[in-house]
Amino acid sequence: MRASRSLINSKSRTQDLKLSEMHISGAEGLYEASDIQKVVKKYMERAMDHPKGKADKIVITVEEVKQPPIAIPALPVSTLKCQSPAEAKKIIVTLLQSSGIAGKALDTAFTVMKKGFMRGAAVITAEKGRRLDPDRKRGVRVSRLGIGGPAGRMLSLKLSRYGINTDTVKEALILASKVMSHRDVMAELCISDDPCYTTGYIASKKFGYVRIPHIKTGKSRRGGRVFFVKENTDSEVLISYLEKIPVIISRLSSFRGELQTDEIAHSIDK
Ligand code: PML
Repeated sequence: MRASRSLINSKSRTQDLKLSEMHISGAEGLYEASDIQKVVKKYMERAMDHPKGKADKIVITVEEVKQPPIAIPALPVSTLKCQSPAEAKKIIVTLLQSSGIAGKALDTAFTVMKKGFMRGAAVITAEKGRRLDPDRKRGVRVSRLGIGGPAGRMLSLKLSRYGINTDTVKEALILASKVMSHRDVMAELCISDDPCYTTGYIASKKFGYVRIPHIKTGKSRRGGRVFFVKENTDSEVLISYLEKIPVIISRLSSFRGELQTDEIAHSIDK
């Protein structure tokens, strides 16, 4: 599902369609055919009642997936103690550097995040900070991903214990787990472009899915996703995996609750 609102008014002269609409809400998943009506209803409700505003276009696509999905585990989940965007930036730099991401790559990532307004994710090499996604305005849209029934029910239960059982957290964890399951992806940084949602995350093979509260101030629409990949990544192979290959979460990993940054680094090094 994609919900958007046109930014063109009678005075506007923009020719660029990608700049002419604002993304309001998006969601997708892999479902049994018998669940489709229920899911479409849920997606419609979400599209029509979103804190980012009223959509004037909602597109829902239902497509049969012919290839059996690859089963993967979800990443381990933790939440860091963080009080401000400045503290969040320090945490991001510490954890990403410790996951093998060089300063140049971080600079490219922060520039991408500052610009915002990209629908998909940027793909950046971890050493030299080169952009590999061919269409810079579109980025890469991770697709064909979901969670199996038993794992989904267990995930809701586990997240409820920490008071974070929301579609936003579940969908972000599923996405990050698919992204991180590719051998060439080293880490991800995500900041929501929803002005009301100020918790972001980094994901890495080393630390798992690490939630960072207060990653930005409320009111800011700046945000985005960046995937950090090995320098010699074949971008076509990677992008085809992320966009086309069906992947489903079949089991969960650990849930570590709220941690200090040094606790998470320490718990991994032990
Ligand atoms: C998004 O998809 O807009 C970003 C969601 C980030 C979720 C972070 C979390 O709360 O775990």
